[in-house]
Amino acid sequence: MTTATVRAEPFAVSFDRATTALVVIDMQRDFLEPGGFGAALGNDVSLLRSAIAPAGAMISVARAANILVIHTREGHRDDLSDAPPHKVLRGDPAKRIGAAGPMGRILVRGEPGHDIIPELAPILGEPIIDKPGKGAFFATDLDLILRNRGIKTLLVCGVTTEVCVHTTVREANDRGYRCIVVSDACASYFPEFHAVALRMVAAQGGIFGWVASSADLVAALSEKAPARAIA
Ligand code: TIU
Repeated sequence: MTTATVRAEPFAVSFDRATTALVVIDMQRDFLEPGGFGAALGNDVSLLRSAIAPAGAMISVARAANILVIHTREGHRDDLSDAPPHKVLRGDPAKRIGAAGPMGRILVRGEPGHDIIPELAPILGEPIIDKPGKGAFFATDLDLILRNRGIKTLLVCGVTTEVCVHTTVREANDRGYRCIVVSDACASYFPEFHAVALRMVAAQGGIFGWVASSADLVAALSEKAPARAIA
């Protein structure tokens, strides 16, 4: 056991590094850069940039602590056959999912906009989960990957707090995973939704999980794990 303990809402939480994964949700150019899906929905994409440095710090500390890092991307097949019609047909036809934009076809796999932002690029060996929905468990093999690795606790960060992060945390919580949401490593186009979404996680005794800051998690994970006893 290489247990870490972190200050969190609604109360401090301990977790074993060996059975913990960091899940980085949808830190894609389509959400964080101008001309992508987030902008097409009418949002100010600069509001998400506050999450980049804290998410980067979480990725670095997780890699150093041998914690599995998993990245997710929201997007669709190029024929859009995995996209519900109501999702495609929303909004200005020139800016819909599948329409051509400055970063390629909006929210389509393989296009430049679908890529994870270069600051947080995955490295070899880190699973990337391509998901057609908001939740990372829906129509993906995330649960299978986590179970095969014996993962029990998820450190969750990314964008947006109240949409894909929240949906994923709700899915994970119902599947028996303990979720610790990294507050400043998440962001929303709506700062008030970000704040309330975090409160919703920790309310009612931690109805969906815990909320902790990246600084507290980095400190907890940087502590030297006790030397393994030699049997
Ligand atoms: N990744 C994610 O949160 N997808 C969204 O569509 N988010 C919005 O806030 N629109």
